[in-house]
Amino acid sequence: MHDLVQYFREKQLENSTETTLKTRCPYCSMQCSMELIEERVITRNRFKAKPNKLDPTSEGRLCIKGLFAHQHAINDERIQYPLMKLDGEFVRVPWELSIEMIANHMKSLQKEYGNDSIAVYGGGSLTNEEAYLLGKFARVALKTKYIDYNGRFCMSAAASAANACFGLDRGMTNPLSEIEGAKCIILAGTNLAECQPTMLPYFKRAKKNGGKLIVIDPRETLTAKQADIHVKITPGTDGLFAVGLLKVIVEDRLVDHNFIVEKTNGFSEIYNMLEQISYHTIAQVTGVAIETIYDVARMFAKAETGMIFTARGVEQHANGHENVRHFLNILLATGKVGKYACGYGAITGQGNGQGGREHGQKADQLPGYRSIETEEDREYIASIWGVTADELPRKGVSAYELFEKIDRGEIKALFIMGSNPLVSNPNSVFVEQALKKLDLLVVVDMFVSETARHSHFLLPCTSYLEDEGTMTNLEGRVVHRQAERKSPGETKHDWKILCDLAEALGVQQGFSYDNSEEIFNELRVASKGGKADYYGISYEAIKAEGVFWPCPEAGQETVRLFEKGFYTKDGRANFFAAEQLPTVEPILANFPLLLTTGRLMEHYLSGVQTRRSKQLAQRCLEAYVEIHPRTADHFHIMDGELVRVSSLNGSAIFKAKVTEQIREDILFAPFHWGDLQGVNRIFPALLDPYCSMPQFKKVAVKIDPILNREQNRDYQSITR
Ligand SMILES: Nc1nc2c(c(=O)[nH]1)N[C@H]1C(S)=C(S)[C@@H](COP(=O)(O)OP(=O)(O)OC[C@H]3O[C@@H](n4cnc5c(=O)[nH]c(N)nc54)[C@H](O)[C@@H]3O)O[C@H]1N2
Ligand SMILES: Nc1nc2c(c(=O)[nH]1)N[C@H]1C(S)=C(S)[C@@H](COP(=O)(O)OP(=O)(O)OC[C@H]3O[C@@H](n4cnc5c(=O)[nH]c(N)nc54)[C@H](O)[C@@H]3O)O[C@H]1N2
Ligand code: SF4
Ligand SMILES: [Mo]
Repeated sequence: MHDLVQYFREKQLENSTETTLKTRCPYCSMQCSMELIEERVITRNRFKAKPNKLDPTSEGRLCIKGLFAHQHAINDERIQYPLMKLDGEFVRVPWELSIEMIANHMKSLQKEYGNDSIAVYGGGSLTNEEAYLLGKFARVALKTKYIDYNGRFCMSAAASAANACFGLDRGMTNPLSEIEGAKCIILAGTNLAECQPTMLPYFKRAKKNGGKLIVIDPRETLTAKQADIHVKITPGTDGLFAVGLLKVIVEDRLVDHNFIVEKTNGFSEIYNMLEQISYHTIAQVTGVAIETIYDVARMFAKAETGMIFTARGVEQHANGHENVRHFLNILLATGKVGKYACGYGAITGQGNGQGGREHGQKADQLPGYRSIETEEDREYIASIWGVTADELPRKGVSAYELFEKIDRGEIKALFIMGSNPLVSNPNSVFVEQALKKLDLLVVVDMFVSETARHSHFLLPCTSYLEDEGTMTNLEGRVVHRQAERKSPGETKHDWKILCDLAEALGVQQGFSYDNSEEIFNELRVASKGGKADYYGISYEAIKAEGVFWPCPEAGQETVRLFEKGFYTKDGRANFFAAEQLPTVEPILANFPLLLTTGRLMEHYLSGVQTRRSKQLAQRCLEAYVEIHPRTADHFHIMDGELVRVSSLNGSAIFKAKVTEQIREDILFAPFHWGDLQGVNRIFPALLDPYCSMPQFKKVAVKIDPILNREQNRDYQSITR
């Protein structure tokens, strides 16, 4: 008897162990670090996330998503074994067999239709190592030119604008710590209070120090609530608003002449552009009062220091590139760049949105921000990869355009790692049709996402708790993510899956690594001499704090960019003069409202992860559309009622949320849901000619109640 008691006591002690895992939140670009304490009590595990007080970026903060991030990783719905579609159902297959079947199918398609009949689609959640390897896998193992990634929808407008203006795209030109010194800050189309919540205190500190905050957003967001001036702009007209600001700055002679003469090109062409347009037209198109344009311009230009931040509200338009260029013009005209508390920030979105766009997932890019169309770059990367430059494919097409090629039968197989394109692409009904035409769809994910449902093979990857690697945060700081939790079931790291598949495709050389650090060391060499030079960064160096790129040698990080000049060929930054400025668009009689989209604090992107985190999901279970009370009255819509929002392209169904925090002519819906609540059913694919960014932030729509009053009451009582 005594022995038995002893036995159970020991068992209980054994079962109530506590482990502390050091990790980083898998969600946004702040990449907040934390300790996750996992306590095993008998059969239950209890988790507690504790922020890391020494983290120089988060300064020891975590937002609600970070606190509960582990809930998706430990969710029962995680797929733990490779699955194959058989007679319309997923069945479990051994890894070796699934890899062999995929490789054989890919080889036979390439034999029949050529190497470019297979496309690869990546994501900004992948570590630097995996993003790098995915690019190498596409070009060396599959030898296809078709690779692109979800960052196309995220960073492409800001990246192409910064490259054209400064010759370099690193989201933020200055570290977050300098924000507190900025005397005037423009936040254009960012809702960072909900999207990068742990970043908000930096701006609050700037305000405390006497800095002014200007927020440009059609909605009264949590961010806008912090503003000294909230500019409630008409969606899609930010570029013109910025032209208005520049017009005031030039006319009031508030420009920095020395800076313009010494460090820039193209200022003289700006005059013609400014003469083309009157304040009256600018006010009419943007919906912003002329006085506000004057106030903002003077406030910014006269401030001793100042910074401009843009995010998707400005960038996700068919003229997103130009919108950003017009804001950059203001920085150049006032000489507010390359100095303390003066600079630009494209607020990167995804956890590794920054690193993910530097190392080769993009259709035209090679590692280190090299170009796949530049001979010298091709030669260099080919030498690292053990192939000849001639063997490297040329550039492919952008993410959405891949689906057009699939629809036309030019691409027969698609390999997706880290994205849910069926929910996140514009024109999603078309995307679904295209997916169904594929001979082979392979998805690597943790869950059966909306896209994965259509896959022929679904390969289970490890989560952030299990997969070590590096991420580059929104400051351009390369950080290390520890991940020591045991991988569940037969899940594998993304990089390992790529290696196994490359081998099965007959390409062993260059695809055998023992750990992520080995891949990173190859990436360092591949990026050496490139714009995004990581050569001087090592795992050892970033274990504590992280290092800012470019870092050509150990100890030579670049914390603030452009102090000595720009990265363009002549070292000067380029002004941008638009040939044509936007004018008032006619309101379509049948589609009298504008729909815009974005995010909620508690959900992340297509929602695959956060909809599976109990504590996050329960805060908002269902998609809704925000509508102003007067507009709701006009269209006979009640709060909580089910409505159909339709454009010329398609419709989706939401619950109506009547709120005064939105303009009367605008609706807003988050994009964290799929199927009937997928907002991208409504959006056509209008792509920016400079960067192929789709227009996610503006479409003309109408709104109708979909049930009669009585049915609606029933529905509400069911869902309440
Ligand atoms: N909670 C949460 N945080 C996230 C994410 C998430 O899904 N959820 N996603 C991450 C990712 S990948 C990204 S890219 C970032 C995105 O971060 P943000 O760009 O800040 O997020 P959005 O909500 O897409 O858009 C920002 C704001 O733009 C406004 N807006 C819409 N149209 C216009 C316009 O024409 N002009 C202007 N000036 N504003 C407009 C919207 O009202 C919205 O408040 O967030 C990251 N962080
Ligand atoms: N209407 C509208 N559409 C938009 C936007 C908008 O504002 N409005 N924003 C756009 C933007 S900015 C973005 S970034 C995109 C994002 O769009 P998506 O890329 O579709 O978004 P996610 O939900 O991040 O999809 C990631 C998928 O990968 C899985 N995953 C997560 N981590 C890993 C990993 O480490 N490895 C692997 N293999 N899988 C992983 C997740 O479970 C999920 O299924 O959406 C874009 N679409
Ligand atoms: S979602 Fe972003 S701000 Fe929130 S904890 Fe995660 S990394 Fe930090
Ligand atoms: Mo994004």
